[in-house]
Formats: sequence, structure tokens, C-alpha cells
Amino acid sequence: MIRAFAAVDLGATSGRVMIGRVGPDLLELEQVARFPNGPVQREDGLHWDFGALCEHILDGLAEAVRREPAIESIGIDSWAVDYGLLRDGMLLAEPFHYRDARTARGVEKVHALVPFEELYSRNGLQFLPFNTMYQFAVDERMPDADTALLIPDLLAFLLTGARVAERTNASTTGLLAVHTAEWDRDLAEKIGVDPRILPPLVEAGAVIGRLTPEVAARLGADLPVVAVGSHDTASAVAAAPLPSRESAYISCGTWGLVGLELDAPVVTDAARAANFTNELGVDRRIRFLHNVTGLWLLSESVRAWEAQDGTPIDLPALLAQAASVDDALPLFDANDPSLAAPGGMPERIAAVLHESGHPVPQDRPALVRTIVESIAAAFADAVATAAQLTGRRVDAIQLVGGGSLNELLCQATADSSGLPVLAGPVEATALGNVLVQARAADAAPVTLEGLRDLVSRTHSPRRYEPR
Ligand code: LFR
Repeated sequence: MIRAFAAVDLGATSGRVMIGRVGPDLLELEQVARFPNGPVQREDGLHWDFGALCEHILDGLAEAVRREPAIESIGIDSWAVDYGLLRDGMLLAEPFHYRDARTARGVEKVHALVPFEELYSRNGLQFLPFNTMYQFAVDERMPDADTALLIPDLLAFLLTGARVAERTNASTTGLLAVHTAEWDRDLAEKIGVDPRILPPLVEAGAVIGRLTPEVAARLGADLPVVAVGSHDTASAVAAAPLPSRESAYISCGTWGLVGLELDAPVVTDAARAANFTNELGVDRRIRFLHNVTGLWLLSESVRAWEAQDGTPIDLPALLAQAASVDDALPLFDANDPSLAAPGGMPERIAAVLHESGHPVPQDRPALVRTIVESIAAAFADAVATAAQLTGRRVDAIQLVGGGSLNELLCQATADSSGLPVLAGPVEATALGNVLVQARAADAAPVTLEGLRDLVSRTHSPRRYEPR
């Protein structure tokens, strides 16, 4: 029998609503809606256009139910760390975008109260200036709030009225204790955050609640919302059909999340110095990984060129031109902090190259090639570091997400790492979302390995050998 589920999957540049169909030998997605997403500049900084996102999601879900009346539940995943504050069930302000510059003040404030070494030993998180705890520390609305909800939990609240914190995403806040996976209330207090705003934690697979009567009427169905690996990276890794326990993964979209799946966290001095994170995965696996700036560098460059030209850019054509550039090209540090904010990306990259004494590629194909090769070099570096920090001998890299369609990037990653790259599935995040819902409904295997086996039987990867 074929069972159906709805997945809401929000990335930093676009969002999707999908229907997922699952059977003993079947795992399929049907895209119902796709809408753009991105930072919007408001008077007080960079935000997400949350009102527009909600409308797109509700319209998309209504269309999904119209197309597939057998849908059994809804699951929501998104990028991590960002949140909304509630008071008496009302959203106090539009959620900020994690690339807003105010987080720098949050970092200073928190580190003055609790040094980074202590933070790392408690939460196991790599330093990223936008981790939720830094945002909380400078949020002017905090004193008025009674609840803080991360984006997928906030959406689930708007759909059901239930307030929970799904664990995989909670692990990106900085306030989840790495060894117990419970809120570190003492740490919250130390940085001036009232722990009462932190909602009860739930596991991926738990039912969050049923749709409110208003939402059910709008969608034309009364459905439960089920917690999935609500951090998009957790869902992507859950559906990454790793060929063995020794394989590394790269979940490549706006970011490239590069690492290994472990059973227990690694919070050594070396892991801290290498800035490796211990985020929680589905079934409490540890996502031991490092954030590499991924396709953001490319999408922001394309956005700048489109604004300059006043016409859309044909990215596949540009990538094909980039592939045939044969001059030796300079590499830059993809993780340079000056590349984190939106706007003017080609010039920022040129400045980074210039400062490190490298020539700046003169045309777009050459710059695109430099970008792709630099991302691949950073990927290879992170894989090697992950292997070193854990003592594993990595045998292959499973590259999932949008980046798996970028042949130049996949080949360059194989070449730079000296390892085979298995590319796909492109929609790993939505698949992971659907699979966890299906498992909760007894419509899919019980273990993570069983779920991944279904992915590998239904989505064969493309293999790139190192050259
Ligand atoms: C990927 C991702 C990363 C997280 C970054 C910011 O979409 O969720 O895992 O570090 O976005 O939330």
C-alpha cells in the first residue's frame, strides 16, 4: 500500500511543499509549491519575510491536500538557529535573519559572561556568530516574551497551537547540553536568558498536535503535525544513504555541512580548535560536522550579476563555461567571514583574493570556477579534519542536496579529497522529512539504516571518481 505525507522544507533561498509517497519499495516526492526565500532589509536589520512564508506554506499545503487527499500528516523542517518570540500566543516581532549584523554584539556579550571554551564543553557547538544564544542575548523583545520557538516549531505552533522544541534543531541554539540533550537552564541563566521561555523538548517522530479548526478549514483536512528532524541538515543526513559507517557526508545547499555521523559527541580541545560541531541528528545520532560556506557564494554572485545586467543568468550555461576554463586558477578561503553578509559578492571575493596576494579572475566563468574549486577545497579539508578528529578512515563522501546536481562541484570535491563522491539525492532534506513521518505512522522501516536502505534502493547516486 502507498502512504502519503506532506513535507514543508524551507531553505535559506527557497521553500517547498512536497507530497511524499512511501511504500515497501517506493519513495517519491511530488513538488506542489516552490517559492523564493531570502533576507529582507527592514528598518532594524535583516529579517525573514515571515508573513509571506506562512501564506506560501498554507497555500502549498492546501494544494497538496487537494492533489492527494490520502495525506496522513505534515512535517516541517527549515534552516536552524532563527526563532520567533511569543507572548500570550502572539508573535512579538518578525523573526530576524541569522545574517543580521547585530549578532556580533551578542557574541561579545555572551563570551564576556561565559568563555567559549566553557560553552563548547557544555553545548559542543562550533562557533558560529549567529547561534541562537547570541541572538537571544541582544534581542530587545526578550523581556516581553514568554516563549521562544525556532522557525519550524513556530510554524507548527501556528498550525496547531502546540509549543514544543524539536531536539535536532534545539541542538543548534547553544542552550542544549551536549551530554544530556536537555536544556542547559543554568547556562541560559548565566547569559541572562530566562529558561522559562524554552519549551518542552520532543523527539523527531512525535506528534506535535492537530491542526487548529481555522487551519483545518483552510486546508480542507484535519491532520496532525508530526515533528521531523526539523533542522534541515538533520533531515538531510537522516536520508543520506551513507555507503558505510566510515563514509562522510556533505549536505550542500546554501551551506555545505561536512562531517561524520557518530554515536557520541567529540568535544576535545582539537575538535574545538578545528571548530567542529556536535549537533543532534534523528535518533540522537551525533552530526559531527563543520559549516563550510556553500552555494551561497555562487547564488549571491549570480544575484549580483543579474542585478547588474537586468536579466536572469543561465546558471547551467555559466557552469559549463566555467568547466572549460583551463587556466590554473587561484583559490580563496570559502569561510572568510567577509563573505557572510548579502550583497556585492563578486567584489568581496575579489577583495579576499587580492588581500591574499592572488590575481583576480577577469571574467565570470573563471570567477565561477574559482568559487567552485574553493568550495571543493574547503569540503576536502573538512572531511580530512573530521577523519583526523575521530580516528576514522573515511572511504567515500555522500554529497546530498542541491549541490549534488553541480557536476563541476562534485568532481572537484572528489579530486580535492582523493575520495569517491556519491552524489544525491538532491532532495535529501524533504526525503528525510517524509521518512520520519512515515516511520511514525508505521509505514517505513524502524531503524535509520532501514530508512537509508529505502533511499538507496529508490535513488541511485551518481558516482564521481577522484582524478
Ligand atoms: C543549513 C543550515 C545549517 C545551519 C545554517 C543556519 O540550511 O541549517 O545547518 O548552520 O543553515 O541556520
